[in-house]
Amino acid sequence: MANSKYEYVKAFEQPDLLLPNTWIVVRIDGRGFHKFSNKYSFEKPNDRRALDLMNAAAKAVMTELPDIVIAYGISDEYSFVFHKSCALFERRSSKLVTTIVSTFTAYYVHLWASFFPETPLSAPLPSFDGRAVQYPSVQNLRDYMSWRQVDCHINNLYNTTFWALIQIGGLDAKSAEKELAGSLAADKNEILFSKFKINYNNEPEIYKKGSVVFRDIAQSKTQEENDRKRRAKARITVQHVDIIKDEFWERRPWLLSNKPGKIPKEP
Ligand SMILES: Nc1nc2c(ncn2[C@@H]2O[C@H](COP(=O)(O)OP(=O)(O)OP(=O)(O)O)[C@@H](O)[C@H]2O)c(=O)[nH]1
Ligand SMILES: [Mg+2]
Repeated sequence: MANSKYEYVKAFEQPDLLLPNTWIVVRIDGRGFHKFSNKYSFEKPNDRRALDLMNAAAKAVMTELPDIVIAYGISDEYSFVFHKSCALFERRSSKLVTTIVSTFTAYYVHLWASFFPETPLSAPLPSFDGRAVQYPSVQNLRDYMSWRQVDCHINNLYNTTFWALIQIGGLDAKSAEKELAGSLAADKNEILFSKFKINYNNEPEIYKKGSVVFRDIAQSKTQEENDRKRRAKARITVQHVDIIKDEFWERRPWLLSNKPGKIPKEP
C-alpha cells in the first residue's frame, strides 16, 4: 500500500525502551490523596477499607498480568515488579506504566463500592501516576523493596504517635508536631506506651509492614503447562510480612527464579 503524505509523522515517535535482563519496578501513587482521603473521611492514620481496596486493585492487576512476580503496597502507593526475563510490551516504559496505571485505576474505581458502600464516588475521581525504574541485580531489587518497607515502618510509627497525641491526648496538630520534632523511634514507642498504654508491637501487621502480593504456587508441578499459564492459575495472596530479611525470599524461591522450586543464579 502506498504511503500517505502524512505518514512521515510516525518518525516523531521516539523509543522509550527499558534494558533487557533487568528487574522492572513500576510504582504508582495516588494523586492528591491527602485531599481525597479527607473528602471520603478516611480514618487516621490508617483506614483499613482504603488499604483493602488498594490491595484488591493490586490483586486484580496481578491476575491480568502474570508477568508481575510480586507487588508491595503502602498508603496510596503500589510497586509492581516484572521479572528480569519478561518481554511484555517489548519492554517499553510507557506501555508498561500506562497499562499498570489504567488497569489499577479502573479496578480501584470499579471496586470502590464494595469497600465504601456508604460513600459513592463523585468527581474529581481518584487517579494515579506511575513510573518505571530498572534494577540490574536481585540485591538492588531487594534493597528497593526493603526501602519501601522501612518507609512504611517509619511513617506508620510517626503517624500512629502523632494521631494518638491528637485523638487521645487532645493536642492540636502543631503541638503534636512539636512534641515529635527530632524524636527517635524509641522516643515514639515510649510516648505511645507511657502516655496511651499502646504497645506499638501489637499494632496490626498491615499497618506496620504494608502489603505483599504474590503467587503462592506449589513447588512440585507437572510440566504440562508452560510457566506463564501456571503463573496465571496460581493463587494470589496478600500478606503483611517482613520482606527485608532473607527468610521471605528463601522460603519462596519461585518468586525470583520464575520457576517452581528454583533459586535464581546470579554471577
Ligand atoms: N486518613 C488517611 N489518609 C491516608 C491514608 N493513606 C493515605 N492517606 C493520605 O494520602 C497521602 C499520601 O501521601 P502522598 O502521596 O505523599 O500525598 P498526595 O496528597 O497523594 O500527593 P501526590 O502523591 O504528590 O499527588 C497521605 O499523606 C495521607 O494524607 C489512610 O489510610 N488514612
Ligand atoms: Mg499520593
